[in-house]
Amino acid sequence: MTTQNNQPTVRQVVHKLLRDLNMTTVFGNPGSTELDFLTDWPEDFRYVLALQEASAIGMADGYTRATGNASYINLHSAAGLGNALGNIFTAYKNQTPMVVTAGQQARSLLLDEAYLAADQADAFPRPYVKYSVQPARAADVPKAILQAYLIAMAEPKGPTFVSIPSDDWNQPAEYIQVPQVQPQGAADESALADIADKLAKSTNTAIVAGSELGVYNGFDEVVALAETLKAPVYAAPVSHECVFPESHPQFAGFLSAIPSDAAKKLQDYDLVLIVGAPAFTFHVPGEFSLKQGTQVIQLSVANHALAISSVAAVQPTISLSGDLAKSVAKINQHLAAQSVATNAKAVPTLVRNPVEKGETLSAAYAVQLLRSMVPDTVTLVEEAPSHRPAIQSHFPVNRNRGFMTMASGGLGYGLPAAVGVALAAKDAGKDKATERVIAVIGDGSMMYSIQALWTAADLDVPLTVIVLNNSGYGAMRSFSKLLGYNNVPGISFTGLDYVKIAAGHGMSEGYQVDNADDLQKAFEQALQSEHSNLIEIIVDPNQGDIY
Ligand SMILES: Cc1ncc(C[n+]2csc(CCOP(=O)(O)OP(=O)(O)O)c2C)c(N)n1
Repeated sequence: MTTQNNQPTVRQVVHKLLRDLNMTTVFGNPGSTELDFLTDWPEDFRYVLALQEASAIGMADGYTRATGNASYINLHSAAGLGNALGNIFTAYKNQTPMVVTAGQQARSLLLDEAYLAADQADAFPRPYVKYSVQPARAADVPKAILQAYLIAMAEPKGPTFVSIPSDDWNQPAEYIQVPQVQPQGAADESALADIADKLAKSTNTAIVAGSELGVYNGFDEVVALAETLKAPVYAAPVSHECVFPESHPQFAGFLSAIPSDAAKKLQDYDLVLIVGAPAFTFHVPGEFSLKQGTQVIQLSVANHALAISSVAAVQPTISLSGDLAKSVAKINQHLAAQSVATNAKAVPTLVRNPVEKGETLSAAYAVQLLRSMVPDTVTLVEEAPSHRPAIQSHFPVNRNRGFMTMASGGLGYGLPAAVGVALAAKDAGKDKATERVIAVIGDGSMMYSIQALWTAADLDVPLTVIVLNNSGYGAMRSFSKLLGYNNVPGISFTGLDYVKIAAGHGMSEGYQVDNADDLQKAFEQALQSEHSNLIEIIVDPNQGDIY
């Protein structure tokens, strides 16, 4: 359909635009205000139905983290957007680019406070979107979507929002051109040469690697840099990506989100190079300071992250923004052309004590067994807060993009994100066994976006969900113990059967295990399966420390 004077409609122009932007997969949950967008759905488009909006955002986030391109989400007016906000906050912290759209009541009804009309629609998702607009005219809707896309994809990447009145879709509009955006370049050449000189002279350097190395690039270049310098590499606190091969002899471990613990590990170095901020992100207040005279050099893709971490925690000598892979490659080139002082101290040895079977199953034993049964090519998506230290100890991840969790601390992300990552794996024709997506999720976290199980089963993605059931909120129990809170209500519960819940969502392959032998059999079957499935592991509720 075209308009009276043969001009294309907003709908036709947006279809073309989404094709040009490679965004023909739309994640969403529909309502009446979206029907004018959804009508006459093009055959080359795919609608990924989420049964609640938080899951739509989580899936889109996971999909984007796997594909690299911003995803398109369509939600139902203010109510749908409201349900989605927790995971939009997470997408903002994750630096995941996405264009979130929501239907709005028809313009002709907006003055009447009509049913479903969103008041100040563009204000609702702020401040956790980089750009938010309800276009002034119907004809501007395609331009608003293009702006939202370009801003979402600019560093630091993140979510953007467009509110679209339902009667806009049949209005006339003009086709628009997608500009070719040149990718970010390396940081300033002379500043990089100066950094290389400082690194070459230092005999006592540590590298702190941050999540940007996973979200953007630079992983391999940092490995090469660390090997040249023979310097230890620490993962920045609460990294939501794999930032360095964790079995590498120069991997020195994960910095704590407790400031004094993180500072202790970095106390003895003369030069600390932070690559891929944000660093340092803490969970509790406390003292963080480095030895007097320590030089701190920070590299990030965006000045925003540099500004925040340098004011909050450290006094950097040099802060520099630019593409990480290109910038670190230039540092490596400079180092190759000069003599490099050897680091005086040995890299601290990471001890990974093997876990014995034990009377009751521990999460540590379960992840250790899992690690022994899967290759490095699987992707681990994690949301099991009290078991993260056990996962870090017993499931070393060695691959860029081999690990994902959320940067925000908001639960209800991991399960739908894993579905999105697995959908991208299926699209890319990845091997269902060796390149499988494995979600390790706490019993508490499962319930925040549980309906993502239905989408996983419906799309039959190569996903195994492992539920670590410790009868409640282990992290809250552990945190209370750590900080001396007593008699806290609302942190333990029983009565949820995840295998039955999964079956009720159409996921019929399920295993509930409470001993090591059954666990091994369940892993063998689930990890080789052609289908999505779930393993519920009943673990000891008295084990698992958040820090
Ligand atoms: C949306 C949201 N609500 C509440 C919390 C607080 N919280 C942090 S950890 C946690 C417990 C998570 O339990 P579970 O997923 O079972 O993992 P476990 O801690 O037992 O390993 C809770 C409720 C949160 N982080 N996010």
